[in-house]
Amino acid sequence: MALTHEQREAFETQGYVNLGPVFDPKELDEIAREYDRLVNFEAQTLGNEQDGVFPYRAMLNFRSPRLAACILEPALLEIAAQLLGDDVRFWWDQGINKAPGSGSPIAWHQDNGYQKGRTAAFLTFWLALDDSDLANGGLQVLPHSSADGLLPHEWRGVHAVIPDDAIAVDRAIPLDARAGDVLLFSSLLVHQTAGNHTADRQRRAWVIQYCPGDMRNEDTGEVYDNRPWAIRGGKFASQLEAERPFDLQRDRA
Ligand SMILES: O=C(O)CCC(=O)C(=O)O
Repeated sequence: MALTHEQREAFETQGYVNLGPVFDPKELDEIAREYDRLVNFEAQTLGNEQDGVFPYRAMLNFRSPRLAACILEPALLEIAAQLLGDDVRFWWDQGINKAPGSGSPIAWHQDNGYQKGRTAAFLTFWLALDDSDLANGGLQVLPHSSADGLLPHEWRGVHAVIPDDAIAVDRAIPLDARAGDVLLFSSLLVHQTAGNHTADRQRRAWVIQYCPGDMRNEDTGEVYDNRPWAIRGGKFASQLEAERPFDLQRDRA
């Protein structure tokens, strides 16, 4: 599944594109079952009690061979190769379930804002497991913001946040998705997710990210060779393997 000319142009100019369904209904069902098993059990809790919290869990692939296999899904890798070239590593995955009443937002940020050292742009594939819109905690984006490079972030608890007065929030648009859609966006796209203020609509999303094979922490020079290869020398990997092990406590960013 390569990007069409129009999709690529949309990605390159706006910073995002809705790819539509990438996984078939049976795969989606399997993903959702594994996701529910992992994200609703022993997850970290994000958000604040007053607005309503939600579960977050990083690296679901560590605990699910089924999900690990999805990370090497050729449809995703074909697009990653198109945009990042012949050498691509898997960077990160995470599940966030904004269940009804999870009113806390995740404020404006670029995914690079969470990284130590100014790293290169990487790719986020945001798989909607439920219909997602502003009412149930969906994404809002600032179109074209990926062209401006990395903006200053400040830490608010565990979140890297761009202060509202540093960006044109009045230009934000909702990025709705149907269950099964994959939203592709640049790690430099400024985005946030709203709180889920509905009574009965879940908003589960599984995020899968890929980075250039030679991505390094620009402060320390460290190459992220603890991230497994997804594509090496143009060849798609058949399993997730890196030069050194990844430690979820030590290597979070
Ligand atoms: O899914 C969410 O609610 C937040 C996603 C997000 O902001 C991200 O993946 O960077």
